[in-house]
Parts: sequence; structure tokens; C-alpha cells
Amino acid sequence: MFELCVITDRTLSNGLSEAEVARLAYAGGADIVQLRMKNSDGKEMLEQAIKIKAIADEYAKFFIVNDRVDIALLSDADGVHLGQSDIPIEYARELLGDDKIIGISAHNVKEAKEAESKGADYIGVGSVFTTSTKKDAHQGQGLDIVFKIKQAVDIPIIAIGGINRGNIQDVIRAGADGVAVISAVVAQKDVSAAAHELRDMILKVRPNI
Ligand code: 3NM
Repeated sequence: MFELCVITDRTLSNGLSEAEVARLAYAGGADIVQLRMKNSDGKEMLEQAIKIKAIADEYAKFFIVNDRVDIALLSDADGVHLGQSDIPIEYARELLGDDKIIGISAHNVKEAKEAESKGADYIGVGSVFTTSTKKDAHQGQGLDIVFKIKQAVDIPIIAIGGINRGNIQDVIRAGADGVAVISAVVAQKDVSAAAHELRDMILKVRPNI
């Protein structure tokens, strides 16, 4: 359900809109597309969200919105992904209700356990490797953080940060239920093929998905 999450990034997508990237990513096998538009106008983000929701429904896949609970609600997304400094999970849950997915970014075991206890549906764990995509990431925490957080919580964990075809299988072996990527899919010439290859690589390590 959460094996491959592709996160949008207009600055890396070679001129494609978020919705265009989403279609290619779903077609290639992405399980989730997360709409991430830092510093964008609400109007433009909502337009992309509504388009992606329709595409997600076509493919029967998940659609998650980064940070913006309002945009998630208005576009009827499947849920939101929240960082440690975004709207706290208890408030987001109040607005979204129990049926929506709420993912929380955690950088250590304490944050992960707290998110789980407050009702998170999955934990985003990163950055596993160094990444130039998010400048203020907790860079390069290594496979160890994946292993430790996997041991500490019972909800799925999605690893993020610098994950690509060269290291994705190590991340799954370390215990990640899924991975989230930007550049390894969004910045590639053939977005669908990149998503397909990464998902295939996950399946080779976890053939029972
Ligand atoms: N969050 P790429 S790292 C959006 O560590 C994001 O929480 C991170 O991009 C975190 O796959 C990151 O290109 C960027 O490394 C991931």
C-alpha cells in the first residue's frame, strides 16, 4: 500500500506540472503521490491537487498533500503529510476525521513514538542519505535510523532522503515498509520508467507485497 511514494517538485520536473508528474508516476507504479509545493499560492496548489485527485482515482492509488490540511480537505485527498513544525496531528485529525491518512515526519525514535501515540498512520523517516533536494533536512542519518524506528513503532515507516536505484534495496532490508523519493523519479527523463524500476526493486526484496 505504501511501497513507493513519489513526491512532486516543480523545480526538478523538467517543465512538467505536478499533475503531469503524478500521472506518469502512477502509470509507472507509484502507490502514493504526495503533492509538495513549498511557498506556492493556495490557488495554484489547489488546482494541482484537484487534478491529481482525479488521476489518483483513475489509477485507484493514494494521493497525499504535504503540509496543507485545507488543500487536502478541499481536494478530498486521502490524507496529509505533516512535518514536526506543521499543524500538530491532533488538530489535523480533528479537521480530517478518522478515515484520512496522516503521515508524520520523524527524525528520531522519540518523535516516531509520539506520532504513533497521537494516531499517525505512518511515519516518514529521514533523511536516510544526504540529499540536495531539501536543504534543511536532517542529513544522512543512515540505515540505522530506519532500523531503530522500525523496531520502535507498529505503524508503517516510509524512508526518505537521497534514495535511488543504488540504495533502495538496502533501505527496504533495513526495515522500511516503503520509500519516498523526489529526484530519483521526478527529475528523470522517463518518470514512469524510473518509478517502475524502483517499485520492481522493492518487490525483489519483498516479493510478498
Ligand atoms: N523530506 P530526494 S528529505 C521532502 O528528511 C524531503 O524529511 C526529507 O528528495 C526529510 O529523494 C526530502 O531527491 C527530499 O532526496 C527528498
